[in-house]
Amino acid sequence: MDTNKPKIAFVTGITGQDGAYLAEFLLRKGYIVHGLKRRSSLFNTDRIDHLYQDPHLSHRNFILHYGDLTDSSNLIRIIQEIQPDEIYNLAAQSHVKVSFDTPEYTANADGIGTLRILDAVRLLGLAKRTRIYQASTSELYGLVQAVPQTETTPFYPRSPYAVAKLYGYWITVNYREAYGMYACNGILFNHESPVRGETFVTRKITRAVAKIALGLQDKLYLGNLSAQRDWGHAKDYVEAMWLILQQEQPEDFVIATGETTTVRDFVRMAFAELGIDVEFSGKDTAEKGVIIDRDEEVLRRLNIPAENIKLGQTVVKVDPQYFRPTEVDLLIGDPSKAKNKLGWTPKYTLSMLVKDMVDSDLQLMRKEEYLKKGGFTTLNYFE
Ligand code: NDP
Ligand code: GDR
Repeated sequence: MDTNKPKIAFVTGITGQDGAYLAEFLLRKGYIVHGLKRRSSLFNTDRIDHLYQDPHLSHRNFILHYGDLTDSSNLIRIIQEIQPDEIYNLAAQSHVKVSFDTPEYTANADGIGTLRILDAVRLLGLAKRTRIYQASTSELYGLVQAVPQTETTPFYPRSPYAVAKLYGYWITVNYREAYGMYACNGILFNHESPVRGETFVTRKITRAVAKIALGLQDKLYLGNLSAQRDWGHAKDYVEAMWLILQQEQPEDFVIATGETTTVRDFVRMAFAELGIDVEFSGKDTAEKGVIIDRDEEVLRRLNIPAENIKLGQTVVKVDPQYFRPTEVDLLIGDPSKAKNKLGWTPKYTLSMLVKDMVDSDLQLMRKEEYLKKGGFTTLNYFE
């Protein structure tokens, strides 16, 4: 193999949170990056627009292809054309709650979609050339069997999403064992960032906290405040994906921070970042979060009007519509294997993550505030 030739990567899910960070990471490493994007009636490339290259350029290292994980012939054609050294299969219907509403589609995209990628590589005779990363998940552990969760903890999936991902996990292991493919699962625990999808709980919280501080929203409605998650930063986690594909032997790895936090504490930390002290009281659906103090110094420094932060104001309420039919109560991962074999440790702490997300959303919401003040926010296409 010509070692000077740039490596070629194919990233499915490139328009998502992880796809965007991974594309940046691989480009920095000198890869030629091909990505799979879905056709949509609105632009869905916000997270990667800064990487876009004019298709008329003679040399490009960032190329997008239309496609879908539910379409085998399209995947076979693209993989044949690209002949990738590495495939990162990140595409998925990734929302756990939504998977209860769209179980069949989730199974098709997240479960059979993984098979389609593996089988395309096998059918094209690339089994010995192309390395495959499968985006597996801590949701596989589901109903708590033991903590902290390791590569050998039994799985007990608790949603159509997790059941679909369980198929993806095992078909990856099976293709590795049956056909000698370099195919690995990264069992990644929750990872977040300023570009996390807006309906996942951390981003929902940081957006709402910024909006409440700027007087653009009164309250935040959430579901289960007691759920505990092991939250890391997506920037750290995409590095782990790459490391998993650079080893001598293909293996599966847990990627996590080893610490767990409740949704309730994440809310407190996010408000505290803006100098707002929130206390929770009440039980079950009557639980609420109320502002009990504010740090005028921090508010001044961040240019947040103190009159927006009213002591005694209820800013968090529980809405049962966000409960799941079956919940995953506690996730805490043991990343020892990744530390020992990959030399991977996360650089971001939870406080750094919360700060990164709140800072970014405050900046974003300032734009919204500016547009609102200017009277530009209501667009009615049918007027
Ligand atoms: P996102 O939801 O941000 O991104 C999902 C990506 O998949 C998007 O690019 C989306 O396209 C694409 N996609 C969805 N359905 C299809 C389909 N049928 N065909 C082709 N593309 C599709 O997820 P994340 O970036 O957070 O996660 C990446 C992967 O890692 C997912 O597989 C997720 O399940 C898994 N995972 C995520 C964790 C996390 O905490 N973030 C933890 C563990 C695993 P579009 O933009 O058009 O919607
Ligand atoms: P999760 O992430 O289900 O762990 O899946 P999410 O942020 O959606 O939920 C985390 C926990 O918060 C509770 N919760 C709420 N969740 C949402 N979305 N909205 C709410 O209002 C709310 N209130 C409380 C949830 O019940 C849950 O316990 C994510 C996804 O990225 C998956 O693709 C990935 O596989 C796993 O992380 C690891």
